[in-house]
Formats: sequence, C-alpha cells, structure tokens
Amino acid sequence: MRTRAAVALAAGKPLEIMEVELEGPKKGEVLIEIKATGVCHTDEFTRSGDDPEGLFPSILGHEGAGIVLEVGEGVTTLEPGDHVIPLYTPECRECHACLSGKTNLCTAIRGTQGQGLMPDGTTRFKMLDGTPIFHYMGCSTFANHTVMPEIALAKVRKDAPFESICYIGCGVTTGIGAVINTAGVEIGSTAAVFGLGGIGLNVIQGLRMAGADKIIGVDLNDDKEAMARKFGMTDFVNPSKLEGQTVTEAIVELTKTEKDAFGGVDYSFDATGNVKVMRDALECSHRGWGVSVIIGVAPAGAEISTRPFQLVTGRVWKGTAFGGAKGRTDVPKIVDWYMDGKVEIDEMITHKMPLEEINKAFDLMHSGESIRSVVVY
Ligand code: NAD
Ligand code: AHE
Ligand code: ZN
Repeated sequence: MRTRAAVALAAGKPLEIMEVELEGPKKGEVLIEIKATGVCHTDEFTRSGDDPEGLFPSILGHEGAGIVLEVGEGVTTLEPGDHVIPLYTPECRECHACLSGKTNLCTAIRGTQGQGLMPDGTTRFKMLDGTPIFHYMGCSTFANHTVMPEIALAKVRKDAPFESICYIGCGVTTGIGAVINTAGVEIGSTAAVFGLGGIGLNVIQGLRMAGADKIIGVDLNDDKEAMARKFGMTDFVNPSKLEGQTVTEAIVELTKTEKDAFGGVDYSFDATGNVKVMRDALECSHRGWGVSVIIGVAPAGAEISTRPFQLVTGRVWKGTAFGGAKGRTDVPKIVDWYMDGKVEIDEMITHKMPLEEINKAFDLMHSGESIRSVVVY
C-alpha cells in the first residue's frame, strides 16, 4: 500500500513529507494506522545526527497510538480494530531479560531494531523509486501507517483518545516510571529534576504521585517554571541566574535542615541529555544514600565523569529506558490511570499539528515554546 510519511533523508535536514510504499505484515507482524504521534527530544537527537545508531533515510517517531488494520500469520493477541500503543521497548515474555524479572530491556528484537530493520532483517518501507527506508526504534510513527512486531504493541482500551494517549508511548511512562520503577521514591522524599520538558514534567508528576515533599526543578528557561509548579514542583532553580553559587550548591542549600548539615536530595533525575548536567545531578544528591537517575540521551562520543569519591560516599548512579516499564503489561494500566484522572496529560500537550507541519514541532522544541507537540493524522 501507499501511505504518507515524514522522511528523514539526511542528518540535520528538515523532514520531508512524501508518499511511501509500505509492504503488508509478515509472520508475527501487524499493520497499524497511526492516529497520533508525539514528537520527543529523542526524535530530534536522531534527526540532528547526534545518535550513534541514526540511519538515513528513515521514518522517525516512537510515541504513537493507532488502530490495528491487519495481522500477519501467527499473530494471536491482536485483531483488526484493536487500539494499540507502539513500544520501542518490546515485551516478548520469553527472552532471558523478560524472564529475569530484573529489567524491561527485552532482547528479542533489539539487534535488528538498532539496524532499522524488522526482525527478519528487511524493511517494510521504501520510496516510490524502490529505495529502502529504515524503520526507527522499531516504531516509525511519523508515517500514517506502519508495520510492527506483535510483541512491540500494547493493546489499550478503545475509549481513550489517541491524541492524548500517544504520549504514554514515551514521555509519560518514562517520567513516571523513572520515579516509581527505577528510583523507587518513598513518601516524604526530596528530589531534584534537571530539565523541565516533556520528560522532566512527567518526572515531577511521578514524584507528586509518590508523595515527595520537596521537588526542586532546574531549567535554563524561566518559562518552564509555571507549568512545572502546576505539576508539583515546589522550588525552581535557573543555573544561569545564580550568582556566586553552583547549581549543586544551590540545591544543597535548599535541602539543608537543622538536623542535616550536609544537605542534598534523596533522588535526582537528568532529563536534559547533557553530560555536565548529569554530573551536577549526581553531585547534588545526598551523601550516603542519594540516587541519581539518568534519563537524558547523550550525543555520540559524550561521556559522564565524576570523582569516584562521590560514589564511595554512598551516592548511586542509575539509568532508565522507558522508565523501566514493561510495555505490554504496564502501558494499558497507565492508559487506565489517565482515563481515571490519576495522571494528567492534556495540559502538557501544548501544540497539535497535521503531519505536513511536523517540522514546526522541532522548531517549537528548540525555541522552548512547547512541552509536547502531537501530530494528528
Ligand atoms: P525537551 O526538549 O522537551 O526538554 C528538555 C529540557 O531541558 C528543556 O526544558 C530545556 O530548556 C532543558 N535544558 C536543556 N539544557 C539544560 C541545562 N543545561 N540545564 C537545565 N535545563 C536544561 O526534551 P524531552 O522530550 O523532555 O527529553 C529530555 C531528554 O530525555 C532527551 O535527552 C531525550 O532524548 C531523553 N529521553 C530519554 C528517554 C529514556 O527512555 N531514557 C525517554 C524519552 C526521552
Ligand atoms: N541510540 C542511542 C540510544 C538512544 C536511547 O538510549 N534510547 C532510549 C529510549 S529514548 C526514548 O525517547 C532507550 O530505550 N534505550 C535502550 C535501548 O535499547 O535503546 C545511542 O546512544 O546509541
Ligand atoms: Zn521518546
């Protein structure tokens, strides 16, 4: 069939809207009509050329929601008409990782996924001249139709609006999951969140759900403060406005009490992708027990560093992918939370646009005007 897609033809170039050919689902695969997709900073990371796994031409997008149109041979858990959220972290429930109970990082198809290919080593997308187009993170939601493996689709209730729940396909789940699954934040904790964008705000939302007392938000853009306060941020620090103090010192100062001369937060989160910020996030966490979670994705060649003394004195550095969520199991539950009013999504979706205007979503991200842009097909 033919479908419309925004194609990344080369690193650093705007996406180009075009008709592409899409082959139908093979064994174990499913054809989906994508109804809406969020634009995450990770899409920009790859579009820009910073992603060591970036491939071109490719169809980016990994934060979608849609309807099953057709299932391939052997598909048993989905049927046409089902509503689904694509998963860049699949859940096969059979691989060593899934059976370990220790991680959400299913390994069933990670090899081919990272090469922009379907599990059989081929692509389903091609240009009208026959040039193959790579898949992206196993999803490619910047196409009106896509083909995905059954194990990478979460079946969700049919009354949930696509334009909102697409965000659960990455940002919402990553932010809330980082707090609940990865950090394991307890009631009464103190926390710092670096980067108050589409992920950071969901970390704040997760911290409020977990019952954190003090939630310090850090961003270079003052315009992010108001929205973050609505979601539960109690204190705001703009590192570029500090005089005679580092951001780490400012956070330590905000958390010192009469009983605690050391100060430092119980939990910190990087949602910027900047390795210097990752260091600040670790170093503002509490001596003896602070846990710092890296969410941000850093460019090829970037490395983190700190004095080993920071770890010797009890701080723990962790990372999280998709908030540690097991997609087929957890995503339908998060959709229920949204429908039951337990998590907020709509206020964070600041812009909606048709596919033809998708490049605006990247402009809005760069200018700091948006939290999340959603493309509605
Ligand atoms: P975003 O662009 O919406 O937000 C980033 C925020 O960080 C912006 O508000 C920006 O002003 C702020 N910022 C930038 N540099 C800063 C600095 N030096 N100090 C303080 N604030 C700074 O991006 P997003 O969609 O929220 O994504 C955030 C990061 O998380 C990206 O690196 C993205 O690739 C990554 N991510 C990771 C996962 C995962 O599973 N680990 C999932 C989704 C996104
Ligand atoms: N390709 C990059 C890594 C990108 C990355 O870390 N992706 C996250 C999800 S970001 C979603 O917005 C992830 O899930 N990582 C686990 C995995 O298996 O990719 C690189 O640096 O090579
Ligand atoms: Zn994402």
